[in-house]
Formats: sequence, structure tokens, C-alpha cells
Amino acid sequence: MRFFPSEVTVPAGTRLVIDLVNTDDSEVHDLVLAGGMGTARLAPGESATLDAGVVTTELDGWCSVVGHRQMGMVFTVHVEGEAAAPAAPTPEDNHPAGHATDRPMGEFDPDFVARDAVLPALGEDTVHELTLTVREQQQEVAPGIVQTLWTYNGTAPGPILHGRVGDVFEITLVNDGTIGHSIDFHAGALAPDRPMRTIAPGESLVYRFTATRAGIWMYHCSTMPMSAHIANGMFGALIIEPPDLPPVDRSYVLVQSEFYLGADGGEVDVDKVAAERPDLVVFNGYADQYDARPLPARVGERVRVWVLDAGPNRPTSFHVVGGQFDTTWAEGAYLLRSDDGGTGGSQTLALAAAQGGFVELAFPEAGHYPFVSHVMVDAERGARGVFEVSP
Ligand SMILES: [Cu+2]
Repeated sequence: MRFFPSEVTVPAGTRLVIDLVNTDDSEVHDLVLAGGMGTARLAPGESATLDAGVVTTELDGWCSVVGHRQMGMVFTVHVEGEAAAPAAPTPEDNHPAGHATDRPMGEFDPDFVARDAVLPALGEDTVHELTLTVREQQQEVAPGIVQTLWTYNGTAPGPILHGRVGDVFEITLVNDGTIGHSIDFHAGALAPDRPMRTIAPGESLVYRFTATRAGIWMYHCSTMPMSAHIANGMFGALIIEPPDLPPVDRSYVLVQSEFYLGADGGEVDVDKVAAERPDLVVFNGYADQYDARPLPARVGERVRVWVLDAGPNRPTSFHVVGGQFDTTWAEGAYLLRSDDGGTGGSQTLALAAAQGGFVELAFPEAGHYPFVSHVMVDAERGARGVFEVSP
């Protein structure tokens, strides 16, 4: 993403007027200058004029849409015969309230309700019609920590979708946000050109695919910078069961992802994403939520846990403290099966970014069995919970 030209040189004392034209075919942009002057956000094809006034010292500008400055949308005004006196203004950051590092999490509210982790039941429908509306809205991501997330239908992760091999998904994507967004379903194989295209605010598209293979597939926004769009909430899971999947007593879904906190109530900090410094690593969109509200199970039940690593960057190593997996399945194949007569066991399910699978286990006695990403710093960042096992 670039401004053309990306710099101009003018004699000191010039009154500078900038005509900005957005020639991008899908994304909104603007130009703001150090000091705060700027254009409105321009839709594709729109233009605006910015009167920068009389310039006497070098001036920096950039696009204020999240991530665009980091992707190269910077603009510099060089000044010839620049007065020696006042230093050039310091470019302002996208995050005027500063970076939110080490922000302490609050306490869980007594009436806090965790996101339901139970796998939605498999219906009879073989054609799944669904509208996913992109909304940019404030959400709590840990006790007392609120961010403006970009969501599919108001939650991050978006809805958990569940079907069988051969099912058809007809998804209508509606962009009710303020910048361009898109969607990419790993569960379907097709040419990305049309269905995965970025659509401007107010637009919609229909994305139809057949799920021909089993998996816990990621879906996500693929608008650049993708790392920021995923980190700011635009991801979800679509589960296509293997045809021979045995029934179990309970099925849960855990989607791991990272938050790179911007200002309080603000959007993702793109610099932290680039530096791979997440503040929170979470299951189902909220730090520690199943530590505060454990997931129930009973002694002897077979429990299946579907896990997706939505990233955008970090792997997971899913582990249940005090538990052993007798069955693990990842990326389309069993790694271990309980019904093959072997004695092998598994301690973690390792998943790189965008990989998924499931584990099965039975709890031998009543108690509290923590589950974590055994990438321990991530467990400490919020990727942990508890199975509360009753007799
Ligand atoms: Cu997006």
C-alpha cells in the first residue's frame, strides 16, 4: 500500500494543498499529517483536498486505517531552505493513548458468563445458508480490558459452524464496518479471486463452497494486513466431521487466538503484532474464562475436545493437566486411536497457526483438571481453563 508520490519537496513558506485520490478498488484510505490535519476516510474512487497550510519544516503523513501505515502508506513533505529553528514535529502514533503493555487484568464479575464451548449439534441440513455481518464493536477480552474488535456476527471467534463431508455452505458476507473486510474459508477449495475479495463498507458478497474433506477448518478475514484483521477478531472455526466419527459423551470446541492490545477501548496494536508480542492468548476470545467458569464432565465419560489454533501467529500445544489422550486427530488424520489395541498415549496436541484437530480422553476420578497451551508463557497470558469433573 503506497501513496504516489510518497514524498514531495517544496520551498519553505509554500502553501501546500494536497489532492488525494483513492484508486484502490476495495479498501478505504485517508491521509493524516503530523499535527492532526487530515482527510476523511475515502471510499474506493473518492477524492478529497487537504489544505496543509504554509509549510516551513519537514512534515510526515500517513494513512490512519489500522495497519496501513505499517504496510507502507507514509507520505513525507521535504522543505528546501528549511528554517533552522523549531524541530520538525514528531510523527504521532496511531495510538494516542499509548501502548497498553502490562495492563493488569481485573477480577471476574460474579455474573460473568463464559462463551459456550459446547460443539453445536449437527443438524439435518446439508445446505447451510448463513449471513455473516462484519461489525466493529467494543468487546471485553479479559476482565476490565475492552477493545474495539472487528467481528463476524458480533463475536470473536465468529460462530462455530458444523457440518458433514459433502455439505454445501452458502455464506453471505455483509460489511457493516468502516474499512474493507473479507472472508476466506479453508473448508472449501476454490479460486479465491471473487469469493475472498475485499469488499468496501456497505457491500456484500455470496461465497458458496462444498466441504469435501473433514477437519476443523479456520475461516478468517484476508484483507491486508491480515495479521491485524485476524488479531482484531476476524476468525472462526468450521467443523466438518469425519464420516466414521464415533459418538462421545461430550464435545467441546476451543479456538486459541492472540490479542495485541491497543489503547483502552481501541483497536489492535499493529506494531505489537509485527513484533510478535501478544498481551493475551485466549481460548474462545476471552482470557482465563474457563478458569473462572470450568467446563463440566463426569468420571468415565468420553470427552472430545476440538481445538483450532487461529493465531494469527503462535502455535499451541494443547494439554490437560492430569489427563492423557488416547485418541488424537489433526489435519485430516488420526495420530493415535484408542480402538487399535495399542498402548500409546499422547500428552499434547501440537498445532501450528491455522491448524486444527481433536483429542479424546476420559477422566479417571473426580477433580479439577486444568487445560492449557503448554507453551507456558501463553498459558500465563490467558490460554488456560479447567475441566471440573464430578463423580
Ligand atoms: Cu477484516
